[in-house]
Amino acid sequence: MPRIFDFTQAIMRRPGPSVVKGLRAGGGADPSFDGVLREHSAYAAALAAAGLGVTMLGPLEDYPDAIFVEDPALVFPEAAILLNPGAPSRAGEGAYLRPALAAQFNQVLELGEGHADGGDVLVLPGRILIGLSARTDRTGAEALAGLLEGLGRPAQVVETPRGVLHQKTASSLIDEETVLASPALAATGVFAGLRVLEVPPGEEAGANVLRINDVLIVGAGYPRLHDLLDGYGARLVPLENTEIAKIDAGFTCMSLRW
Ligand code: CIR
Repeated sequence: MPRIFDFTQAIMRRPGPSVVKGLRAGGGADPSFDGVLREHSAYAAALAAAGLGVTMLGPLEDYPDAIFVEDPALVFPEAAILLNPGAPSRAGEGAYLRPALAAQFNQVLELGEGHADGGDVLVLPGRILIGLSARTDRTGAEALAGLLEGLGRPAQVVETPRGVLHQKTASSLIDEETVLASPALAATGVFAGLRVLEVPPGEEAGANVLRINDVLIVGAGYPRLHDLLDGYGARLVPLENTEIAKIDAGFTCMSLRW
């Protein structure tokens, strides 16, 4: 029986030079293009080493944030869903994912109304949490919950604490009984029934980690988090993310996995 983090395939998108103009919530300097390329390549290599076949799509110069392929789409073994990202500059990205999704999935569903980003969607065993954020509005979240229910996947719309970009900026699945979450998100009670590991103080920026098969991809700069996450059935793979972090990258958002 596959676990919900057992995957064989992934889609990514290679960065083009415009990536350095990607959106960032806190302002700040542009990342270096070479640095983004280096970190993105290391991430792709880590996915391959974890056992995934990676389809690398070409750069989209008109869409600086298009490397974050998990915001305009969601995938499950039985279907892909094209979403409607909440940032106006990202609204057109889904059209450029559609051909790759249509080639891989029997069904490509579409969010009919509202806005929702894949970064706000946390797939847990038996249920999916859709976090409301500056990018995901209630109309979009409820429409998405309807599509997911149609796939036989129960979904719940939840509040996300202010000050984080996406629900998964502050929470991640570690194994089938365990999530990692910021203290603020943990306190909301949305993870009832699961073991919740709280991100160590000072390492909040490391809360987005990515479980794939028997590997857990984590940011390199979070030693206390590494200690906390050791021992949940996965080998830790620390990756540098200092340049891509300047445009608010997370590990979950740079690929679609199934
Ligand atoms: C954005 O603001 O849309 C991008 N610069 C970063 C998106 C990161 N995605 C994610 O956390 N799911």
